[in-house]
Amino acid sequence: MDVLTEISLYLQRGNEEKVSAFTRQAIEKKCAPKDILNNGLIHGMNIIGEKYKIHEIFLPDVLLAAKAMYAGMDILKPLFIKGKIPTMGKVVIGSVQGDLHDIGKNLVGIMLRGAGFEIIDLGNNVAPEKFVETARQENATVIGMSALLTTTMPVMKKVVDLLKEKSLNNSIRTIVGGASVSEEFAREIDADAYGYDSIKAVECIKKLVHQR
Ligand code: B1M
Repeated sequence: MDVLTEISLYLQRGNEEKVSAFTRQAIEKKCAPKDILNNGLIHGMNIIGEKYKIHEIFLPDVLLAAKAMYAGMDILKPLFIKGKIPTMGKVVIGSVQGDLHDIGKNLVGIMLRGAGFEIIDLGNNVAPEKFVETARQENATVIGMSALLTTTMPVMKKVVDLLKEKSLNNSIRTIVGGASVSEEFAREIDADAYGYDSIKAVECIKKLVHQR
């Protein structure tokens, strides 16, 4: 079995140790970090999501898989951010209020750091006021919001509206992403960009920074 398949399978079984061991092995075998992430870790997590949806597995299984995902991400992280000095600008990121999913948001943070951005990570369950106040105080260029639940997506609109209300929407731009979010939704709420994945998020944020 190939090493990326092993990573995906052990992640689905929530086996942190094996995920760590095979992630290290994949690096030694010179697999590209991006491939280990997409075809190993994220691949496994997507299958977990599908199985959870059809009630084949339950919440504790998802939690274990998430811990295994983090074990792999911890090993990959230094490879994505190696040697970069933050010069591209400041980005405030967080998962919106009510949302505790933070794996995708953390991945976006890792990729942005790797691209030379300074990141202020507010964590998860972040209130709209907190996003806006932090971005204003820190003179950040962009607010990046993540939502995985359909019920938490409306919080993204609150942040966009709050920026408009405070006339900050020209100096602080917004990008939204997460499994429940779409390009169409981003347009609907008047966000400045939509990031399908963490790579796309970096591309979009680079453009937003240049537009300012
Ligand atoms: Co939850 N969960 N979960 N969960 N969980 C989902 C999202 C769900 C789709 C599962 C399902 O039913 N198939 C479903 C949501 C349904 C819906 O709203 N339509 C769901 C549910 C229902 C729930 C609970 C309500 C379950 C319950 O309690 N009954 C509960 C809610 C808790 C809360 O937030 N208040 C819950 C809890 C959990 C755990 C805590 C167990 C765990 C989270 C652990 C953690 O994050 N620390 C968890 C997990 C792991 C998932 C799934 C299985 C995987 C999510 C994940 O990490 N994917 C998920 C199923 C799925 O998404 N298919 C599911 C890997 C990650 C890399 O992908 O986050 O999408 P993702 O990030 C991607 C892109 O979306 C993008 O970049 C990343 C890729 O590079 N991206 C951005 C993300 N943020 C971005 C921001 C950007 C740009 C791009 O710009 C700023």
